[in-house]
Amino acid sequence: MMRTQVGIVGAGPAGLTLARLLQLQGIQSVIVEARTREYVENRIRAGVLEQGTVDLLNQIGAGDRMRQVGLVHHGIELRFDGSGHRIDMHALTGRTITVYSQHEVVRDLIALRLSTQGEIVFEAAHTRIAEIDTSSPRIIFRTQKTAQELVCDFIAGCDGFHGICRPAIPAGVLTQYERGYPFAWLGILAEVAPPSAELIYTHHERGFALVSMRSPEVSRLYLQCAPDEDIAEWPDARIWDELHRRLATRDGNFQLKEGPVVQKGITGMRSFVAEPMRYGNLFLAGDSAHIVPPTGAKGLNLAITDTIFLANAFTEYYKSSNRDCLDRYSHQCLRQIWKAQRFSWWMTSMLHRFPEASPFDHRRQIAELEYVTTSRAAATSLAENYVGLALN
Ligand code: RFL
Ligand code: PHB
Repeated sequence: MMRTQVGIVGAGPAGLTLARLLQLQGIQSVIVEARTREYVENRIRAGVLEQGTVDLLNQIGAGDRMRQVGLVHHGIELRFDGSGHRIDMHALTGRTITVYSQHEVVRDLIALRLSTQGEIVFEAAHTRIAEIDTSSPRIIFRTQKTAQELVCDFIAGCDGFHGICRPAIPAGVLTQYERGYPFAWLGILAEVAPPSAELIYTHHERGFALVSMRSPEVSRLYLQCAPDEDIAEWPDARIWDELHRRLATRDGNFQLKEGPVVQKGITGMRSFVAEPMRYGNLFLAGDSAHIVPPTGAKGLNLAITDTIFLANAFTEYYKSSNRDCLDRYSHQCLRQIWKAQRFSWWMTSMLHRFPEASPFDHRRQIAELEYVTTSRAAATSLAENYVGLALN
């Protein structure tokens, strides 16, 4: 039997950031992760960091590589009706975003944790949590066929949407809000220079497309596809063909160079929130409590925001034994989460083709895009959400 103050399930961005924030306050934690280190360090996911996320990673000492190779962006492009319109986020808000892969953030945080005597148990099998409504909740798991039990003061459920922590909360406690979308994203990673220095979010009658990047040599490209799409139906040539069509501009000046596709996959889309984000001494953070569709680039950033609130709550508790801070956690997070939910839903609705859309809906979408790209007030609203709203 092992003992720690905060037992953390999951070594994704939420679990790793929380562990580091706690360590800096002298609070012990152990991270229990189902996968291997190699697997979590190579899982391709998000790419856009808000300035608040960048600032936090710098403050906790995890920002060295990000400062060297992260790409600072001052704007994004919205493309529709075959022409591009730039939203100058920096001019409108004074803030920027940084393009730096989630798996690089995870690598940096794991390296930092292991170099500072922090513990991560990888390849934990059959993980479950018990006695979460008592003062000694436990994480029970197996490593190399040995049964392990970690007794904690608190458990942080940072185990993502498909984890075990949220389902361990008794029926009837949580209210779950959910909305699905009748499409998915097919994403590729290609070894070719990005066709644009900034991200391009494209509305097209054949469906949404997104140009993003991972480095000056690697492009990340997405296409709207059917939710039940079979990736086998999408040989590389078909993907490129569709990207060319959707991204083409009327003036014919946009050039998309093709390159070797080194990774491809399909991502479903949903909006989901579970409330409250706490039961007894179990606290949920990140994707275990909420999911946003990727169009607003908010998921990773929200996960980090949760961990800031959670680390503050644990810090105050260990200093004062006062539990009020723990009671405030869920409400504090949910205020940010719902604003990000609204923004992600709005970006998704404005930019995608909905199978059931009428000609009226289509005209309204175009009018909305024209409004957002010509009104300073509307552009500022998009920009301030995209770079990240202040915590309050
Ligand atoms: P994670 O990253 O899913 O980590 C959870 C960890 O828990 C482990 N785990 C378990 N461990 C032990 N026992 C169990 N039973 C366990 N079950 C699971 C898992 O192995 C994993 O290591 O959740 P976390 O930390 O909350 O982080 C959330 C982010 O990963 C997620 O919100 C973003 O990736 C979402 N997202 C984006 N977010 C952004 O902010 N900007 C973006 O540009 C962006 N693009 C994206 C995205 C997500 C995507 N996909 C594939 C879902 C683009 C895509 C395509
Ligand atoms: C990405 O680069 O993976 C990315 C960028 C912007 C998004 C979603 C994903 O909105």
